Amino acid sequence: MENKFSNKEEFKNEFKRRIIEKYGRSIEQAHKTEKYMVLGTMIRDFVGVNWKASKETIAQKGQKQMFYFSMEFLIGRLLTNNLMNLGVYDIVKDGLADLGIDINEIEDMESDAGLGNGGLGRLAACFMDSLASLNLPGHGNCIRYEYGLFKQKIVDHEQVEVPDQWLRLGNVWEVRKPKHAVDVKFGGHIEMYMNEHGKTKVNYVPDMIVRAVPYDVPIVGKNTKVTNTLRLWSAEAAEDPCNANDFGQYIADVKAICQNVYPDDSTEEGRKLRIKQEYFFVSAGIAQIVKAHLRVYPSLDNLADKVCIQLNDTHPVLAIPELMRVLMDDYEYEWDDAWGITHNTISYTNHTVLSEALEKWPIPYIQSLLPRIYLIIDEIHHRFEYNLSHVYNRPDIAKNVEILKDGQVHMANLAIVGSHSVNGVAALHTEILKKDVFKDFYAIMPEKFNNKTNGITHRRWLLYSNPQLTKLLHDTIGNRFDEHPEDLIQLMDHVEDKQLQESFMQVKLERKKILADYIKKTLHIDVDIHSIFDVQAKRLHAYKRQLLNVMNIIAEYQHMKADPSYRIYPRTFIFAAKAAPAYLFAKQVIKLINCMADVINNDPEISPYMKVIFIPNYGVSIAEILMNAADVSEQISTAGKEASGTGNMKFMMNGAITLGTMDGANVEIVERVGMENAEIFGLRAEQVDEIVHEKSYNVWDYYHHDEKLKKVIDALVDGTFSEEKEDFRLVYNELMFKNDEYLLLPDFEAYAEAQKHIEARYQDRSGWAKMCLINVAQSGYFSSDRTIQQYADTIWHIQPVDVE
Ligand code: GPQ
Repeated sequence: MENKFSNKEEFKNEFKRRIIEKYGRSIEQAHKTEKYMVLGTMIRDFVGVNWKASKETIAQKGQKQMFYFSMEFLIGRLLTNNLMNLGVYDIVKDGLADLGIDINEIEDMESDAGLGNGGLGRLAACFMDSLASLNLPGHGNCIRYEYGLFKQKIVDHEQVEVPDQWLRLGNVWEVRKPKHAVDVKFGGHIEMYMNEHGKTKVNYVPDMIVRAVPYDVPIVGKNTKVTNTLRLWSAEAAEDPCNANDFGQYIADVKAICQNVYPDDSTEEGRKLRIKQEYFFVSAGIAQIVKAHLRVYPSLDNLADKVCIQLNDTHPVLAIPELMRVLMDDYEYEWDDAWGITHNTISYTNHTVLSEALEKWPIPYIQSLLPRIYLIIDEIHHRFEYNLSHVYNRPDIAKNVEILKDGQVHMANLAIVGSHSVNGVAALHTEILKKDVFKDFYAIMPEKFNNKTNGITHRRWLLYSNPQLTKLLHDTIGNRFDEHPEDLIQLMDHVEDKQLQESFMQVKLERKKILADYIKKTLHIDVDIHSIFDVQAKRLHAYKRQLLNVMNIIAEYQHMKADPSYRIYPRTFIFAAKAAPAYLFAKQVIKLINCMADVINNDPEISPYMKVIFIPNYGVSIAEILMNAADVSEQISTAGKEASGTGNMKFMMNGAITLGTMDGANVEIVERVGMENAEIFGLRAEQVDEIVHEKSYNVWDYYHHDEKLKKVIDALVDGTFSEEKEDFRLVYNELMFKNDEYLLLPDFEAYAEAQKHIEARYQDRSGWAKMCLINVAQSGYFSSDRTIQQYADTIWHIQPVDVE
C-alpha cells in the first residue's frame, strides 16, 4: 500500500521521490519522457494492489473467467484512461501543475501501443475496458509485437511504411513474467507407439522450440477494484531449441514471430509466418490457462465450467485443435471427452463476409509447421464428415461445410464445428451469415448462431476524449450516463431546446478548432473551421469505398472549375487510412487522395470552398481528436460488405451525422435515430445481391450514359491530378476492367445527391444541431458495456467479481 496516494500533496511527494530515485535528477532537470515513465510506472504500481486482490478473489470464489483470444488489441494510450478510470486524474493534474508540469505534455509522451490494425483490434480494446468496468473477469491474450503494424509516412504523396517503434522508451504498463514462460513447438514429425495398456499414443518430435514469455498489462476498470490482465506473449530462444543447428537462423526465426502485426501475406514465407504467430500465442495462452486451472482444481474435467475462450475471428482458431492436443496427449483424455470440454469452452466471433478475408491455409503449410495439430484437424474433419451423413443426414452439403477441401484448411469451418457459439457483429451481418455465408451450417446447427452488435467504450470515446461535450451533457441531463450510457436517451427531452442546440454547435466548433490546430501543426495547412468537416477514417479497402468519396470530390471540383457561378458550401474533406503494404490498389487510392489534395488546396479559385486533407498514420490517438470534430461521418461501404463498423458509433456518439449505406451497424444506428436524422443512400444489400447474381451489370453502361461520371473517371488517367498519367491506372483498371466489383458507379448518383442534401441541411443550423443531439441521445445502445453484458449473459455465463 505504500505507493498509494490519496491527495495532491501525497502524489507530489511520491512523484518527486521516484524521479530522484529512478533518474538521479531533480524534477526541474528531468526530461518529459522521464516524467512520463515515472508517472506511468507509479500508476502501474498503484494498481498492483487491486490486481493481486482481483486474482485472489477469482481463485477463492472459483469464478468462471473469460479469455479473449485476439491477434490484435488496439488499446491506444493508457495513461489518461487509467488515471480517469482510477478517479485520480484531477489529483495528478493539479499536483503536476504545482510542480510546473502540464499533464497534456506528459500524456503526449506515450506512444499508441502497436498491437493491431483496425476495427477488430479496437473492438477487443473496448471490450477489455467494458469487462473491467462491469467487474467481469475477462482477460486478453495476444502477441507482443515489437514493431506494431507500421508507421505510415506520406512521402511525395505516397504511403511509406517505417517500423513503428512503440516500445522505444520501454512499456511502463507491462510486467515481464519470465516464471510463467512456456514452450511452443513447431515442425518435426510424429511417432506413434503402443503404451503399456495397449493404447495408441502419440509422440511429437518437434524441430523447433520457442520460448513464449508473457508480459502482463493490468486492465483498469472505471470505479472498481476489479483489475484484469492483458497477456502479451513474446517469442524468445528456448533453452533447448531442438534441431537448431544453424544458431543464427534459429534466432532470426524466433524473432520474426513477434516482429510485426501483419507479415507480408503476398509471399509463402509471410503466410507461414502468420500461421506461426497464430499458433504461438494460442498455444502459449492455452498452456497458461491449463496450468492456472490445475493450480486450483484436481483435473481439467471442469475446465469448461471455469474458463471460456472467445475467438476474435478465425485468427486464433488453432485453439480448438490445440486444446484437444493438450487434453489427449498431455492429460490422457479420450477423444469424446476432450471434444466435449473443448467445444463447451470455445466460442467464435465472425467479423467478415468477404470470401478473400475468410482464412484458408494450404494443407501442406499446416502439416509441415504443426504436424500434430494437423492430425487432429484431420480427425475433426473426418468425424464431422461422418456426422454429416449419420447425425445431420445432410451429406449433400459436405462441399460447403467441410474443413479440409481444395487442398486447404478452411479455418472458419473449423471454428464453427469446434465452437458452441458463433456470432456476427451486427444484426444485418448475422443475418447474412445465416442466410448466405454459413447457410449450410445454420441449417444443421441453428442453435449455435447468434448476434452481438458491436459497441465502443463511451468512457474513452466520449467522457475522456470529448470533455467539452461531456460537460454540456452533464449540465443538461446529469451524470448518471457516465455509468449507465443508455441514459443518454434522456437527452431526447432537450433536443428542441434552442439554447442547447447553440451550445452544442459551440462545443463542436471547439473540437473542430482542436483538429484544425493539429492539421496546421502537422501538415501546415489552414482549414476553415466553419466549413463542414466531412470525415472518412478507416482502413483503406476497396469495399469501404474511399474511392466513391474521391469521385464525388472530383465531380464537384470539375463542376466548380467549369462553371464559376457554381459553388458548394465550404467543406473540408478529411481522410485517414492505412493501406496494407502489399495492397497496391489501396496504396494508389492514398496517392490519389494526396495528389488531389495538392491540386485542390493550391487552387485559389476552389480552395475557399473545398479542402482535402489526408491525416497520416491513423490510429487510436488520432481518432480521439478526429471523430469528435466531424460534422459528417462517411460510412459508405457496399451494402452487405461491412460486418459492423465501429467508427460509425464513435462519430454518432459525438454528434456527427451518418452519411451511409444500409450496411453493418449503420442499419441499427438508423433504426434508432430514424431515417430523417441520418443521410442514407444507395443500393440495399438485397439489391447488391440481385445485381451480382443476375450478372447483367456492366460498368461501361454507366460510363457511357452519364457524362458527369465519364469525366470523373477520365480524370483518373488524363493527368488532372498527376503529371504522370499512369499513376492511377491501377485504380482505373480495377474499376473499369474488373467490372466495378463494389458497385461504385451504380451508387454514384445517389451518393452525390446525399451530399447535396447534407449541404442543404447543414445550413439550417438549428435543425442540424437537433439532428446531432438526437444522434448523441440514441448512442447509448452502442456502448460496449451493453455488448459485453450480452456476451456475458448468453455466451460466457460469467458473473461480476466482488473484490474486497
Ligand atoms: N475487421 Cl475479419 C477487422 O478490423 N479486421 C479483420 O481482420 C476482420 C474484420 C472489422 C470489420 O471489418 C468491421 O466491420 C467490424 O466493425 C470490426 O472488425 C469489429 O467487428
